[in-house]
Amino acid sequence: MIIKRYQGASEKEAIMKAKEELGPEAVIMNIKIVKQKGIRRLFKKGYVEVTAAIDEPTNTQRERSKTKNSEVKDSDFVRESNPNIITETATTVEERAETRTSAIEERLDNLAQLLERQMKDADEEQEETLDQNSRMVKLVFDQLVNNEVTEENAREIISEIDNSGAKLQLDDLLASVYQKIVLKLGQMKTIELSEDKPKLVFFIGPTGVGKTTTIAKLASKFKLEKKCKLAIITADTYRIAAVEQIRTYANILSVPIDVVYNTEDMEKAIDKYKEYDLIFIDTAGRSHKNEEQREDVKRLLEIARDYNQEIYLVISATTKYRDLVKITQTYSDISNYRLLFTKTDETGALGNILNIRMLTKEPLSYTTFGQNVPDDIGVTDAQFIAKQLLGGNE
Ligand SMILES: Nc1nc2c(ncn2[C@@H]2O[C@H](COP(=O)(O)OP(=O)(O)OP(=O)(O)O)[C@@H](O)[C@H]2O)c(=O)[nH]1
Ligand SMILES: [Mg+2]
Repeated sequence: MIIKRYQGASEKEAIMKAKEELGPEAVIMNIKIVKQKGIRRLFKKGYVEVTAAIDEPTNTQRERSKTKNSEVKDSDFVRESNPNIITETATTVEERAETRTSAIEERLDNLAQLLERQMKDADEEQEETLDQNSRMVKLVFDQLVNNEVTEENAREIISEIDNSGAKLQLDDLLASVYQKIVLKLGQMKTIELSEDKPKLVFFIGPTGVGKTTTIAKLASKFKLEKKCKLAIITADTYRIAAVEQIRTYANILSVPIDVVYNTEDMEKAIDKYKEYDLIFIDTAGRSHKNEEQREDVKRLLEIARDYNQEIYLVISATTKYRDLVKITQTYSDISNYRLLFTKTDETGALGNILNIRMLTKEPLSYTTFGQNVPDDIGVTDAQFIAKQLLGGNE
């Protein structure tokens, strides 16, 4: 007995091959549709395998079989007189083929599994990277918001960071955000001495933010350190105490001071100090809610329009963002002012400095950080603020 397997694209083709080799008497014992497994299914179609048997091969069949099938050896036919041996041999061939096929299949399956696992790992890694990136970005976002940067501004800063897939390192992310903040805070603009004398320097802003104290601090620096010729004019005549306060500072510094009550006085005072380097002008604190007081400030600035001038909008770092927005809206028709933040010592969160700078686009200038005259003032330090907003100065 000879048992052999034949493969064909279809059942018909496989049977034809069997009959052609074993003769028309060959018995089809089994038909198997073989589907490719694992990764092989991507490259190879399935096939039909028929197992055919013949009881007594003729010489021709034997010859045909010899030339066509190297799997079936001469010895298979030599022992044909013993059907048990033949059956056993045929079974061995079948088993061997089976073993080889399944070994290959196994290997390919393993490879497929390996590839699938790698692809999955890659996916997971990408997800993990994204996850890690967004977790880190969220961390930085929260840090900014905790320091009172508005969510909108925090989002704007972070959206400008290139987060296109690559794994972010926290240090790199922090460095990028830090740089963005420093850029957004911009170049500080401070009092510049000019050949075109006198330079008028106005300090305007809400009540009690520290305008007068700031003038005293700056007057001290410019008079004592830079040896400038400096005078002070106060237009704050609403309160006796206010006049006395500035007069006391002026006396200590040996700086002339004029108190003005109207526009005419103002013009006269400016004229009196026309040879001076600097004239600091203190104004009464204006409530941003009081229309009349706002008009006073505008009139004052109008008189000085023909002079070389700088305007500092003094605001406290402790004021709520919403109120700061209203305050800056009040002064929106004054162009080219500078932002001067006071009382940074009274708050742990400097977000509003960035917020108001981003809102008004006006430059920052000085920052005050205590009541001590003249020490507690400095040029606004963008690096320090950026570090603080990222939790670096805690
Ligand atoms: N902690 C702290 N207090 C400050 C700072 N600057 C000013 N002050 C205090 O704030 C209070 C008001 O300061 P002023 O200089 O009188 O404020 P102002 O803006 O001139 O006030 P008005 O003239 O009433 O509008 C005073 O007690 C100052 O000592 C600062 O940077 N930090
Ligand atoms: Mg004052």
